Amino acid sequence: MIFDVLTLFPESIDRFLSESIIGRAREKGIITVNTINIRDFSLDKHKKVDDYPYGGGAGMVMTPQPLFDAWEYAVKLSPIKPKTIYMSPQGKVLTQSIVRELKNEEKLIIICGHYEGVDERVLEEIVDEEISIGDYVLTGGELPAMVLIDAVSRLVKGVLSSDESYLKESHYDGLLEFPQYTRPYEFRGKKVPDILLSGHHANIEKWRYLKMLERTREKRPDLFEKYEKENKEKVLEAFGLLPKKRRRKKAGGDNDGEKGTSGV
Ligand code: 4GX
Repeated sequence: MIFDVLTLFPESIDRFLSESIIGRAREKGIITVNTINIRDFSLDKHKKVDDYPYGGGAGMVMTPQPLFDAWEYAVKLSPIKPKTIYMSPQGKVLTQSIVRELKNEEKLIIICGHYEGVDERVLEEIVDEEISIGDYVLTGGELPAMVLIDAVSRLVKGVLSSDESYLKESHYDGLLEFPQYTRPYEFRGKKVPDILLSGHHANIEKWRYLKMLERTREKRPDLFEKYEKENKEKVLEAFGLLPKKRRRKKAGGDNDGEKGTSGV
């Protein structure tokens, strides 16, 4: 997967994406991140890349010429027409489902804006999609571009080691993670839950699923509501609120009552 980043600060992007997991993936050639300095394409004698806004007002706007030329350069490098993304608080807010879709692209061109943004004609003519990393305003699009590259890259085959969790796209999707513990068994008087030492994998799995549900309901009720709607039966069962596996009726009484935790 190839990312071409159009930026006024190529060193920031490069430095960050040379570290750790993404750095390793770049060295291995699994992902490629090219930084393209927008300023290099300015035809202005002082290499200016911004100007005052028509109509007046505070701040500066990035001029279209260097951006168009830098973009054309990036497009020409590639055999297929890549998707062009502008990082902006006006975009769709990035979610894991958007990240998954972007992973299917062979190449992305990502434009990082500064000041009050870019001339509108850039958005109209070369940008396919505007993406926001959240409803707050930063000083530039570099951090958002790095967030996007990091999130997409970890889904690319070979970036994470084989036992890491990108394969786990299953019924756990849309829930927060279960609690994790490592050694020591006891730390400052607090012990690791014994079930995790039981060696009983089915029970551990059940316990983890329950914890995922509980903590999602507690910390992210918005996510929980959505998940519950789509997985009613499984949620009820996990909370011990369903009769154990619908068996044929025996005597008469209901056969739930097992390990009820809390109500849903
Ligand atoms: N998620 N920024 C873009 C320049 C700008 C200003 C106004 C358009 C309109 C951001 C975010 C973000 C800072 C990137 C302002 N562009 N990008 N930049 N939140 O805050 O993606």
